[in-house]
Order: sequence, then structure tokens, then C-alpha cells
Amino acid sequence: MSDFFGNIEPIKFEGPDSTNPLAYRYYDANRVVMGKTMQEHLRFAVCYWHTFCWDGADPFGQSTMVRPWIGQSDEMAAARLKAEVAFDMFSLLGVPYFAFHDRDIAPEGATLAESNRNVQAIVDVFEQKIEETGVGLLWGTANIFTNKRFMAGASTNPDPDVFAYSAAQVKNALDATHRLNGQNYVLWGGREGYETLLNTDTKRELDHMGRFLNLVVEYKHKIGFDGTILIEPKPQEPTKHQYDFDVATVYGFLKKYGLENEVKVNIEVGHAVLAGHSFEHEIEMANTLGIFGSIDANRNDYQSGWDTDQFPNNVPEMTLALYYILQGGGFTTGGLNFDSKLRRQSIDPADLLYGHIGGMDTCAKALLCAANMIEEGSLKSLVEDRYAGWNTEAAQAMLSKESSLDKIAERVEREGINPQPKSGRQEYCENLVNRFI
Ligand code: XUL
Ligand code: CO
Repeated sequence: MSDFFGNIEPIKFEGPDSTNPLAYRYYDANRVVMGKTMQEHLRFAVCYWHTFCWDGADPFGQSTMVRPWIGQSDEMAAARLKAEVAFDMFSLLGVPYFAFHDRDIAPEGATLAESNRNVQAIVDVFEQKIEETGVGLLWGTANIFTNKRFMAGASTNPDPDVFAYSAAQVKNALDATHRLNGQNYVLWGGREGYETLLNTDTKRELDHMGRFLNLVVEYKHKIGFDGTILIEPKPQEPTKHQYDFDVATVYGFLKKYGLENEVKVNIEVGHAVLAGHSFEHEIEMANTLGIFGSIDANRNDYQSGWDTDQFPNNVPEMTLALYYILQGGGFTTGGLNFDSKLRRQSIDPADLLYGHIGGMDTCAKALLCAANMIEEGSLKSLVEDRYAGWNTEAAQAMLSKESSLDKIAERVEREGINPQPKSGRQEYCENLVNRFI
């Protein structure tokens, strides 16, 4: 145990009346809700990058946070200390999973081979820590966007050597994820997009990205990795336009490149909002298309209009998200990763805990609200009733291959079909949801 968190004790569930800021008020890991424990439903993960790699520096100001592993001359010793603190924090919080990029955990070397050796050395540490603590890896990923070699994209880069370098880096990150028994492997299209159409061949770029993803899937099968490959949609930032714009766009891409049964999506709250959608819209689209995988939980600042990655604290937003996740059958290999970071004035180690405690309690409370909504069932029956007309034989016949426009037209005339509008009762539905929040 490092001394980074001082004498803070493991965070415990104390119930809704607790005023202890270092206790859970709703997250009770072993409480059973709809047949599963809260821990099994929510599958929380802490992300390595915002939590341990960011020191508060922004484009306008220097670092604000004390992170004893940042800026050290012995970078590998610092990476080991960072891993020590990370696992201390996972244990203090009692989270079952974490997630990382290769470059979060170990320094980049002068060559890819050296970078790979650095990653492997920390993966050795992780292996040991996983064994000791029982904390697992929700997903691994490769950072193929920070280094300037990736400024024009990774698999979509006009330079084939960057495509090759990215493939080599992903191979190593997937090997590391496999070794740590990761539940998933994520590809967020960091700079897979364009800054201007004027210098871009979009046909080539999409074909290259499609082939790249097929290479990843082929390699996954080759090494026997049984986790899920996930794409994380985002419409813009850092590039002006990102190809993996939203869930529906990703589905079209997967279909075109023959991967709709191989790859699912990791949906992030802030990315959904940037794409002009609600979070629950993206979840329900993924359920509908059969590609729901995992989520990155955070919230955006709803005034500033960019991806602020704040800890979730909006129970109504999370309730609807969990309602649709539960309706879709819940997580399988996926989970709820906090892709969230502190504000730069939150400089104490305890702030890292407050952020996660608040996020976990928000999601736990939302889980209870969503489960109550499902168990009570009115919203579901309202939707079923709304479509009940489709349960008749005549209605179903219209959808069969034997039906045709002229047959339908003939029936409309023969039966004198004259539809009358019925209320969609939106406000009734909204009030119904609020009964559970
Ligand atoms: C960027 C983002 C990434 C991915 C992993 O907006 O969300 O951190 O989650 O590469
Ligand atoms: Co994310």
C-alpha cells in the first residue's frame, strides 16, 4: 500500500441517511436487485487515463495536482508507483474493474519495441496485483492518437507506415489485454476522421479503417481472445469530423465491412450529447441494432458544448440509461467505466475518491429507480398497448413477403380502413418516469 491516500479507510455502504462524504449512500455491492447484485449489474471500472495520468494542466495553465509519479526521471519506477496507487484506489473504492490505454500505464520508448517492453513490465505488475486483489480488467486499448505520428489518423492516415505502426501497437495492446483476461478491447477512433475534406480521400480512409478492424478481429480469433471488440463512437473532437460519428453510423460501417456480428459499441454519455443525441437514444439504438456492449459514464457541461468528462451526478439521465440497458438484458462482457475527470481545482487525493463515490452512488440510485420502473411495468405495457394493433393477422400479413402495395391498397378500399389518431401521451409518460426518481 502506498501512502498517497493517507489514512483513508475502504469506502463502505452506510445508507441514504449517511452524511459521511467517504461512504456510499446507495451503492451496496451485494444488494440484490432484479436477481443480480449491484456489483454484477453495474460492473464499475475506474479509468487509468483521467484518474492517474492527468495532473490538472490545460491549454491555458500548468499542472495543479500533486501526482508523485508524473515528471520523474526514472519513468519506469514512476510507472510502478502509479500502478501501486491505482490498485490502492481500486481497493479503497471496492470497484471490480479498471481500464487503460497502453501509453497510460508505461512510458513511450525510443522505438516501438522499447515501448512494448515497458508495457509488458507493467502488465507483469498488473498480473500480480489482479491476483492479490481480485480486481479485473474491463478493457484495454491502444493510444494511437497522442504522438504526432498520428496527427492525420492511425488506420486512416495517408501514410501506410502509420497504418502499419498502428497495427503493431494494437497487436501489442490486444496481447496485453488478453494476458490480463480483459473482458473487452476498445477502439475509440482518436483521430480517425478529417480536419478538412479538401485534402481527404474519404473512400480510401473508410476502406482502410474497415480492413484495419477486420485485421483486429482476425487477430482476436487467432490468439483466442474471447472478450468483445468494441468501437466507441464520437462525432468530433479532436478531429472536426470523426468517422465513428454515433451508434447508427458505426452500425452502417460494421455492415459495410462485414463486422456487425463481431463488434459492438462502447457508448459514452458526453459523446452521445456531442452527436446531438441523448445517452438513452444511443443505448436504445445499440439494443435495436444488436450491438450494445459497454458504457463510458460521465456528463457534459450542458452549456459549454464540448466533451467535459465530468463525473456523473444526474440521476434522471442515468435512470433512463439503465432502464434501457436493463430492458436490453443488461451488461454481458461490458460494464460501466468512469471516463470522467476531476475539475482542475480539485487537487486533493481525496477528490479522486469523492468523484468516484458520487458517480457510483448516482448510478446505484439510478439502478434502483430503473429496476422499480421495470418491476412496476406501466411504461412497458403502455408501449406494448401502443403497438397492439400489430398483433392481428391482417397487420402481420402486410409485413410478409407475400404482401404487396396493391394487395394492401385493395384491402384498405375493401374494408374501408380509415385510421383515427390516438394520443401518444408523452407528458403522461414523463410524469410516470418521475414517479420512480
Ligand atoms: C475520448 C475517450 C477515450 C476513450 C478511450 O473522448 O472517450 O478516452 O474512452 O480511448
Ligand atoms: Co471514452
